[in-house]
Amino acid sequence: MGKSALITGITGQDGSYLAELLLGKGYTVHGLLRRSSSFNTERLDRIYQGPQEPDRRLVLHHADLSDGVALVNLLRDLRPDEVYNLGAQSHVRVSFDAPLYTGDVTGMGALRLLEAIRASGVDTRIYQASSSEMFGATPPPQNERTPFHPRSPYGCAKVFGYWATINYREAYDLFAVNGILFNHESPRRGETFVTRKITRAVARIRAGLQDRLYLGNLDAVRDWGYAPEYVEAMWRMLQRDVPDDYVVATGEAGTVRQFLEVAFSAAGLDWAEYVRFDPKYERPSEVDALIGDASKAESLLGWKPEVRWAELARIMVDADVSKLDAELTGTAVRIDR
Ligand code: NDP
Ligand code: GDR
Repeated sequence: MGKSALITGITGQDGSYLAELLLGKGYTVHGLLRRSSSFNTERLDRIYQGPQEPDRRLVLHHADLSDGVALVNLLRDLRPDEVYNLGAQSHVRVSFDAPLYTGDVTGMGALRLLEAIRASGVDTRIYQASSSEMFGATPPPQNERTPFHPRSPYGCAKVFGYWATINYREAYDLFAVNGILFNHESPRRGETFVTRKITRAVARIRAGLQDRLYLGNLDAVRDWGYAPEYVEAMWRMLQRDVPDDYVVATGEAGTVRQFLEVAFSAAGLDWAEYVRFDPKYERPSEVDALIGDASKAESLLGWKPEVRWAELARIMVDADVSKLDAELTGTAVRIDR
């Protein structure tokens, strides 16, 4: 019989790619779905299997990281071989507006899941989605030994989740790992993160639907990688003999301004004609530069990134242009259920 996994955050960017990866490896994949008044499973359209399908290997369960009892019940019922905690309020700017909520879901949520594993007595391995945001103000290059100095409620919550994961490993001998992932993007990236906001705007400006793009700090330096490659690293961390923590990054970075240049020029446009500053998108305290050193992941996991940020920008522009063209010509496929 194949393995089984539970993914929190399955409806997000990474969750959808990870679910595809695990299904491809023969896993039965359980996903935690939070209640929404509208469909929130669009990223799973390619792999969705309805409740009536026989022998389905993708099963969604309503629950929430704020509901510890639901997590215990789910773990006790499913007894998965692996758990991937990708669920979070993951937007850094929003975490300044909703700090307590972010602390509860992104920080305490990780602890609730760890405690649910302990309380249910399930023998499983857990991956915690830790973040380069934890390094915050500590200058690059950052690796597993770099001290944390978070600069947002989100970053603080992730530091809490990171240490809770290590504590459960040390206290209860749980196979618990932290992947410290640097920014990773894709055509499935949420529309309000800067890369996708830019590539979506490029497609809309090209089509004559938009003539301005408002952004905040263009000087921030980020090490942007390609999300499908990063979920492979998550899986590899749980296949090792011993639990450990790993940085996952490309080691190459650009500024938001450089990303703008590449993305707009991919559509034959000059970014300076369209981009305007709006302080609304600045953060009360900013993370200036994140550039990761993933040599540990390369030597112990055999993981190496292929796509670098400039190619990624072009991949995302192409995808947004094709998506918009399909919508405008009425050829976009809409799956109703
Ligand atoms: P997304 O924002 O795309 O996805 C977040 C997921 O969490 C969604 O499925 C969302 O559900 C779910 N979620 C939000 N609140 C709750 C809750 N209260 N209970 C249960 N689930 C909830 O994030 P990514 O896919 O980009 O990132 C995955 C994880 O990795 C996150 O934890 C993020 O913080 C972390 N991370 C991401 C990096 C990146 O660059 N992408 C880098 C480092 C870490 P819904 O769809 O309903 O909103
Ligand atoms: P980040 O990603 O904060 O690094 O967190 P985001 O794309 O939101 O910002 C990157 C940089 O761009 C600057 N910026 C803007 N950002 C947004 N969202 N919107 C704007 O209009 C804008 N203008 C400039 C930001 O100030 C910032 O410096 C992401 C998330 O996925 C986290 O969950 C994850 O942990 C980290 O990456 C690693």
